Amino acid sequence: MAIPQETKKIAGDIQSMRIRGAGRIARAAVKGLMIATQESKATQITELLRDVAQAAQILYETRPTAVSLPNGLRYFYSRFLSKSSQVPDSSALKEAGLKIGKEFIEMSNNAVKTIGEIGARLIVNGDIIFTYCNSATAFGVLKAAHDLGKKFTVYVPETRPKYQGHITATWLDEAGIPSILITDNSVRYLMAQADKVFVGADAITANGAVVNKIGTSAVALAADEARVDFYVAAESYKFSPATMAGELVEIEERNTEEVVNADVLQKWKYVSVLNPAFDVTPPEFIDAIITEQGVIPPQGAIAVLYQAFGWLSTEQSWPWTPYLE
Ligand code: RUB
Repeated sequence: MAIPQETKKIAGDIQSMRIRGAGRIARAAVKGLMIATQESKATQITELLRDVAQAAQILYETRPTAVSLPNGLRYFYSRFLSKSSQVPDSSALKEAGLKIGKEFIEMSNNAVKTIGEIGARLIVNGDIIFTYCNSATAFGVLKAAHDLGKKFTVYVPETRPKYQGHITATWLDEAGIPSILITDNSVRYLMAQADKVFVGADAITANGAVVNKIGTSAVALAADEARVDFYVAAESYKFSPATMAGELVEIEERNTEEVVNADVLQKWKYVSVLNPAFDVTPPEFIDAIITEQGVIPPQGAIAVLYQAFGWLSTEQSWPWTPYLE
């Protein structure tokens, strides 16, 4: 089957980072599956399962680090698959698929809202807060605190090479929250003034380590040294089940042209460029992870994973893999 143009566009937009941020990536990917479900010409249930599996595979291959992406696809496809044996025909399965997709997107948006409400309690008047990169979930905490009338200032590092900090500064500005944009190199120098750090996450491992935008671990190190509280705001579908079986989260390496123009690089004889997009902050540097289920210490990550996936479903195969052909 041909994967619908619109689903392919979503995959392309995730890859090129027009759609970015772990939560938005997951919701967009599930939207891509809903479109593939709706547009499929399949008249048989098996054909429909194959069409949607093929869409899941191209979406899965877009970016490797944000575990919200495979978790979102898994949420959709595993439920879609169990429905397939309960419905009479492909059109009933299509209907069920659209419902499952809507349910995920709603659950995800609600989680961000709840995390905002819970996290806002940690902010007090006069706080100097650091954030990093551009996380809708961490921003949700700041916005909820602002909506409660709390007065605080946010330091926003630019976040090289893609400058997501500028997006965060714009969001804060639009919300009327005072912020100070700084270069990434100023983090340790300015951390001495801070009270709290709030960042998002692309993945949380079974031992409570947090994978987030490259540079997050340096912010955590500076916070630890300056005795500043370090909080991570993350929905529970960002917890990585594969890490329960000892797998490491893959760190995305992006194009060197995000760092330096190709013509400059070509002129250099002995210089090469590395552009890892994420890093790992160990649990020792994290005071708490704010999830929609409550505030947990990083050591509680395993409990969140157990509740969502059990002990046995840690294998790295995806529910759609057998249906690709
Ligand atoms: C974005 C990033 C964000 C997390 C969480 O990286 O590291 O902190 O994805 O975002 P990139 P959210 O710009 O490479 O996608 O809270 O919005 O899910």
